Amino acid sequence: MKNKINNNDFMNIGIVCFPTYGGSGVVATELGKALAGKGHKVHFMSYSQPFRLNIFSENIFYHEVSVNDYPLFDYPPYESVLASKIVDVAMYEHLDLLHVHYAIPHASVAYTAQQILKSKKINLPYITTLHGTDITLVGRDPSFEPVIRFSLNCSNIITSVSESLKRDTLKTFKIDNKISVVPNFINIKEYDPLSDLCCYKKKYAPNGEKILIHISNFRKVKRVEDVLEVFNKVRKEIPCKLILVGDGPERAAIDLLCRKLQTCSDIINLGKINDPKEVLSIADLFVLPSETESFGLSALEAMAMKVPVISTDTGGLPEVNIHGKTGFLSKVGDINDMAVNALKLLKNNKLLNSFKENAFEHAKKFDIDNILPQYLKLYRQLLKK
Ligand code: GMT
Repeated sequence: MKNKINNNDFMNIGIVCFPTYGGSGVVATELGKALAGKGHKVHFMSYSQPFRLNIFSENIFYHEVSVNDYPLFDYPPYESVLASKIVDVAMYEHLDLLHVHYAIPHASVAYTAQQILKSKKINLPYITTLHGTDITLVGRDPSFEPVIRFSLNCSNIITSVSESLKRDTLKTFKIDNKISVVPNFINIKEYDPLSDLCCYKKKYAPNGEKILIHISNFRKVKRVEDVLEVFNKVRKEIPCKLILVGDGPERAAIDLLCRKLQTCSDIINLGKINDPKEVLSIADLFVLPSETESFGLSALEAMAMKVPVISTDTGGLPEVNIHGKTGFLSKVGDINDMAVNALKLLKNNKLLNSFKENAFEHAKKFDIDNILPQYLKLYRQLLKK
């Protein structure tokens, strides 16, 4: 078995995540980048390169997990290939620990890899970070229950991104393991509003209209139709524009709704954007009416760019968006209340500006400088196990 690491030693860290547009991949990538910046070697393993990852950075390595096509495989055995990749990287890159993001299927794959390595007398402790839908949506499917429960109980450390997700996990699964809450984060130093803000804003709001924005992966859980309904109510009272960023399964339905509500002329669809900071810096309000949201990283990114948030009061959102300070919270589906709250801010510049400052101040609490030490502390604990 491997030697223990001292507190100041650099670690060799394996990270497994989904590479696609989604909060868990963003968190895993930004965490890996921050760890690499501190001198640790970080090895990403995924089926394609995470979209915010720059593999040319020092200390960052990417190991692609590719599944061979074979006529027998109606369902390509991704989990087996991923487990083999983890074993390979752990052995040849001398990983000290593995951090898997999103429980399904990564926690059980980590367990399999750990057992294979154990048979080779190699110790690879793993930490599982729960992100949300792995527990609140997909994880609720009873067909996953035995595997999730087992692999979470076998995880050497479990973290969740909010207190709310921790409660949900403990309610849904019988977990004997402790869950540590480590919230999502942003790097506040990177959130500088654009210097040529006026010109950029004019492009989308030529007559000084207020700008509402929504960013998501357009899945049902995001209730993007509520964004349009709220916008429709707001635009009846004040001149405004809505910017939609992202793409996903609900895109077509949203296009139809915008035609039905006759709001298309005031809606700007930007599609997928790797880094939303620029567009956030011209927005006045961020709208996030999700059905469930374990944290709401997109809301935090908006707040870091001084954009107050109109959101639902579900899941971890109240931990991020403080009602009456950084924005407002409403019941899921209460589009009237969300519209009233939005108008309260958009009709009163003084109030809007104070919410903008509050949003920024609150976002600072989630700066990477405050969150990275929490992960590093857990990694050190992991290495003692
Ligand atoms: O819902 C998404 O946008 C994607 C999803 C994911 O796992 O990729 O996001 C979840 O994880 C994010 C990062 O921890 C959280 O900020 C999101 O709130 C969470 N989404 C939901 O719970 C619906």
